Amino acid sequence: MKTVYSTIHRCHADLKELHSIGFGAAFEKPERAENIIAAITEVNLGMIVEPIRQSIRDLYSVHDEAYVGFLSTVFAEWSKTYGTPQALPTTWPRRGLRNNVIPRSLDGRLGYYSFDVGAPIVEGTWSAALESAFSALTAADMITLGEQSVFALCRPPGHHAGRDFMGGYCYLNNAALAAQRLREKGADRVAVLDIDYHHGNGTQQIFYERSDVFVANIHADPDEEYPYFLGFADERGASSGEGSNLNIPLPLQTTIALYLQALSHAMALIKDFGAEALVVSLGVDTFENDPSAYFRITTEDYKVIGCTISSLRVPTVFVMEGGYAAKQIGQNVVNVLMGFLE
Ligand code: SP5
Ligand code: ZN
Repeated sequence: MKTVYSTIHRCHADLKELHSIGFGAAFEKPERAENIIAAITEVNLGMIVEPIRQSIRDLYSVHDEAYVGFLSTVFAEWSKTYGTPQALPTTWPRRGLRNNVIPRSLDGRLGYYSFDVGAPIVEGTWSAALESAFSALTAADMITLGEQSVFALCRPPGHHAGRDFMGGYCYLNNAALAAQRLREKGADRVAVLDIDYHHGNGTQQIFYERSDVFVANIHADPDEEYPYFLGFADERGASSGEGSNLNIPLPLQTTIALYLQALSHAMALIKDFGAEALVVSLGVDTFENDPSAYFRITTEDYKVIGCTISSLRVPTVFVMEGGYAAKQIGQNVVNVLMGFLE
């Protein structure tokens, strides 16, 4: 299996995150991707190629043009205004406030284009997010050219980013871009399977009213876990997308037995849907020793998860999402991919 990867992700670094207990180093750091590349090289998974440059217009297939413009310029504006190394939003529209007015103010726009304080913007964020998106698009194109499976080692991740908002370490929705590209290049029906610990609220939003992209999410119950405000089982799609969204929230402390029941169910529905291509939002923050999460999937378990996903037998793009146990992230990812190939 080939991997698409750009070292530009390293410019998205020295990130500070607002944790519940205070401000500190972000979980989402460059070592994550470096360790995955090391593990892939170690097992000879396949060639590692650079993403092919795409046009900014290619992002507009799933993102709002003004949002993309904001992302590409916000750090320069922040730097001129405040001179500090990291931009963060502090105020958001919510019930009782207007959510259809884009403020002229920089801080107003930061709040308008985000849903939490979890997507810090530093000098290199835009170039890294763009290369990450290009990696997913390149991986989708490689499928179109005949590859059976490709791994897009995206960093920053993308599944929390919606049509016009960032959040949860995500800026551009890499998985949604890949799915849309597969649709445009001839797959009539595409499925997204999101196995990150957190619900992929951005991906769900982007495809919620569409019948040509089935979105399945297996994640920690939003009643207990981030992102809290989307990802419940009764969200099944709307208008012509009615029935093409599947959420399987699972309890904290979930282990592989229950997890595999959920995964098999999701795979069966994706098969019934008639998917001709699959995009897997691959998060390994379901890992038992993840520092920020509460599932109990083991390093060995990831092989079985990969193997279960391969049962669909359609061309598959893996898109990297979360996973914060930096020391074990490489082996966990390799096990999913090797389990898939075996
Ligand atoms: C892509 C991705 O996985 N984004 C996740 C963003 C989660 N941000 C909020 C995390 C809240 C973590 N709770 C900390 C518990 C510490 N033991
Ligand atoms: Zn996650």
